[in-house]
Amino acid sequence: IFLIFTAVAGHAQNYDESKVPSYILPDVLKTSSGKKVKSVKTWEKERRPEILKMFENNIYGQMPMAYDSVRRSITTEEGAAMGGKAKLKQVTIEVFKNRKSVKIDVVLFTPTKATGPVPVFLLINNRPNDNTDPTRQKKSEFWPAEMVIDSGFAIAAFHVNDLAPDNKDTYMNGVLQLYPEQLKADNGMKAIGAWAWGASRVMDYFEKDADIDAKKVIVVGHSRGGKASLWAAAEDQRFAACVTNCSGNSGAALARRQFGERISRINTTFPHWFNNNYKKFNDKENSLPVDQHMLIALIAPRPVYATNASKDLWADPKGTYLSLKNAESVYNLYKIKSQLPATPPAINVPLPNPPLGYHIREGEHNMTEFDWREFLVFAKGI
Ligand code: GTR
Repeated sequence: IFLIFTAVAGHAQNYDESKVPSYILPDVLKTSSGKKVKSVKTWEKERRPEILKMFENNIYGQMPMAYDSVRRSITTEEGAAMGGKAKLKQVTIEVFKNRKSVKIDVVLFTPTKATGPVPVFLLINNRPNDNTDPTRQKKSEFWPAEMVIDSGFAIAAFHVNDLAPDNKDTYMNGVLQLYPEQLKADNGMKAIGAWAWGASRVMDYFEKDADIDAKKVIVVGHSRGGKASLWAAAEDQRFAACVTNCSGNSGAALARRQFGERISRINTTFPHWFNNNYKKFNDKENSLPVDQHMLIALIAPRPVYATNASKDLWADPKGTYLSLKNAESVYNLYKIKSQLPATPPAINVPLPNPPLGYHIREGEHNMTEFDWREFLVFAKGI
């Protein structure tokens, strides 16, 4: 009975700020050989690649980008969707490698009033597919396409299940069929990596679509999708900016605070999200060579917007804010000044200014119209 009790207690989440242990974050601006990083050049040539490798090896896995060929078919094209204000394209991207393939279905609305290529929000959708209904019979504030179109932006989405089913027994039936060596490696790609890989394949497509300004693609994700949107932007520097909504543990929140969800818990409930090596850090946050502020730093100097919700302590709102704050030193190297104050803003007081945006919305773990309204303000500043 004692053993059972300690096992459960070891996984109990802490919601009490006074019980957050003291911790020391790894220094984002010091190389593993102890050299202080003082220039963009040293950052880009030495420290950034080293940090990226540490995230690949210890958390998200490798990101194989090579494939044999791709076939893109536009399955639907409608010039007057949404009562005329948008153009709809549905695109199937089929990627081939070693005689295996994976298909990604993309829905894309662009504003008809656009006179040239427009910036686009790309959602990595982890919620039910009908949230991004191309017919617009179902409308969802998770992906408020009309509102985005009205602001002059394009909006697109694909579903995570096309890349890796979100299930520990079947996640390998997707991208990982193309890269079977990944399944055998302890630092191999898993589901979150596969979802981020999908965002990059949609990016390849955007580079070929004349309606889209491929230099202004904002990758967006909520929660597990927000972990993937960060990883996509870290791995693929073509993304202009990243929105990570309520992404919490192994997303935008610092692991060392051990507040809300912890690594041991996420690895137990979702063993298919992160690589095998990550399991070594169960209940050992302080042994990780990285923390999540360094994931934000990998995206610098490109803008990042992180959000939380007041009733979503599981995702550690304060730890998310601290991640952004602790990434500021890398933006400073680029002489890009963060607008974030020293302490987090009050509930419902958004800070949508690039390069680092943040808000905590009143309410539950979700992505809502409130959140999107601020993403639009942020995007206009990019
Ligand atoms: C939870 C998980 C979180 C977050 C969330 C979601 O169960 O613990 O890390 O990813 O699911 O995706 O909504």
